[in-house]
Amino acid sequence: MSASENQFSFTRVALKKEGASKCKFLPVTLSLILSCLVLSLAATATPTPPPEPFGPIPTERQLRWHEMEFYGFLHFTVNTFTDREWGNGDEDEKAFAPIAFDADQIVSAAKAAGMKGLILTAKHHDGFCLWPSQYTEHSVKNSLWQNGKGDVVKEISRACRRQGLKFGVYLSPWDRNHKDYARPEYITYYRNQLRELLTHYGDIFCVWFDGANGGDGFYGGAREKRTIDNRTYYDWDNTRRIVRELMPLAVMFSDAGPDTRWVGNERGIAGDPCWATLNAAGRYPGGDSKDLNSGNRPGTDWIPAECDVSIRPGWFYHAREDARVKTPAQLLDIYYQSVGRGACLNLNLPPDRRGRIHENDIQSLREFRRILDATFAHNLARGARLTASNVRGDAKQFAPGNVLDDKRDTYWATDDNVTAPNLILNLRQPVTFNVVSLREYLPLGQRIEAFALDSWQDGQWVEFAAGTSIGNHRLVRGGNLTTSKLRLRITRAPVCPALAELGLFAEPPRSPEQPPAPAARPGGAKQ
Ligand code: FUL
Repeated sequence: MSASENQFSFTRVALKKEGASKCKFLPVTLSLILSCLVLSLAATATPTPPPEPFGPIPTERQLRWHEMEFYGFLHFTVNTFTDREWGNGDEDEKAFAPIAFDADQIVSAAKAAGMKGLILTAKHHDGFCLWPSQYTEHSVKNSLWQNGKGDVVKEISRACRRQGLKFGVYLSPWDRNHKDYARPEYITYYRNQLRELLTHYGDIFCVWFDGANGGDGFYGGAREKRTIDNRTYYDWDNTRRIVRELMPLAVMFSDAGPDTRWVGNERGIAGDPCWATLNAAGRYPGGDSKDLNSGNRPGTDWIPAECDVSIRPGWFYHAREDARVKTPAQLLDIYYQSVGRGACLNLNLPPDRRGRIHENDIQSLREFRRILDATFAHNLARGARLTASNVRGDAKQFAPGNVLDDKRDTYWATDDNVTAPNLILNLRQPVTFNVVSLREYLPLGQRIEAFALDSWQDGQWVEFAAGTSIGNHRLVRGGNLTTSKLRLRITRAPVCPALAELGLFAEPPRSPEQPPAPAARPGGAKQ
């Protein structure tokens, strides 16, 4: 069966004309009766039902998270001042001494980069708390910063709200400071802290559970190695219940979900394919990371990947890395290999010893954002004439035009028995692009397993790309291609596809890479 959006509008025009010509010759009453008949017939016609969902499907909280696509991490604690990546847990609270902390500067750097939220290390492995927790003395309240009256969690969460970003927390399960770590008492302490964070700082979009558990630590002066069984010690089920109860729309991140998963590396690179689904049974934070990069297909659970990576080599600020900030081109490559493979990108921006995002990081982020904005400003497919090999029930609701309306909640779908359809875009004139963007309609699950793209060259179709998973977003990026027609072929799907969006975009010409600005550190953060 062949149908197209244009055929639909053609049918509508033809009907209208027919009605008009009859009206000329028929008495008004008869024409009214006829119209009523047509209207009542239309009202009783059964609407085409949407496809049945396939496999695991996302929850409301996961759908909201998918929409964010790009957010940031803030790694900030005593390590920033002791020049370490992992503190021992015996750091003096007075070590935490930002000299010009500015939450709005930090959040606006993230916002200007296009981030939709920020996740702050409220407590890293060293156990130092960035908020004045009532359950420990090892926190900002015993630092000299703001005379011990400061609260980084409060300031960052408020600045996020002011600037329209979502806010999330990282609370390290491993605590090298706490005397009870590895004993049952520590679990109570950990949960009390989690409750504090989830009840004092407004909405939290993500609770980030790190799987790292190294062993050695200060542990209240014991200075020994403590090991725990990752599978049982934390009793995750009951900890997760607290989050669900206090912050039902927050996603929980860990190697094992339950809502979002680690992508299996700290380079920010998702697998290809990267399925949003995973077989979750038997997994636990800090457990086997095998399969996390690509997920499992078809998979028993919807647990999409988050790609975490730092803009610098380390997670915390080190002045020696001022000239090693990732370049805009490197950030773009990461973006295409994370967001462009259906994952979310969590890019770490480490505040420096002033308590601000360093100028070099801002410079790189600015150019990265400029290129992304210039790329995605115009969908070059807009206005194309679309022809699909099949449209579900020939219904307008599932028409191919839905893929060009810039809305994720409308989609092109086919009849149940059509699992390898194609969609032709007549672009009306030659168009040059180097990025193809595709999105599936997620509430119906991840349906497409493989696709191919053809361009029209010298009177025939020539394949220029092929891929596997699409999910929330697939960005196919290549060299410039000029064509007046494009064809998308769904080459493998266990059920009929439901495609929400399709776009063609062109990256602006590259400007030569600027070297990072000299390592200017107003306020003289000395190492
Ligand atoms: C890891 C931690 O050990 C690093 O310090 C950092 O926080 C990273 C995001 O997760 O597991």
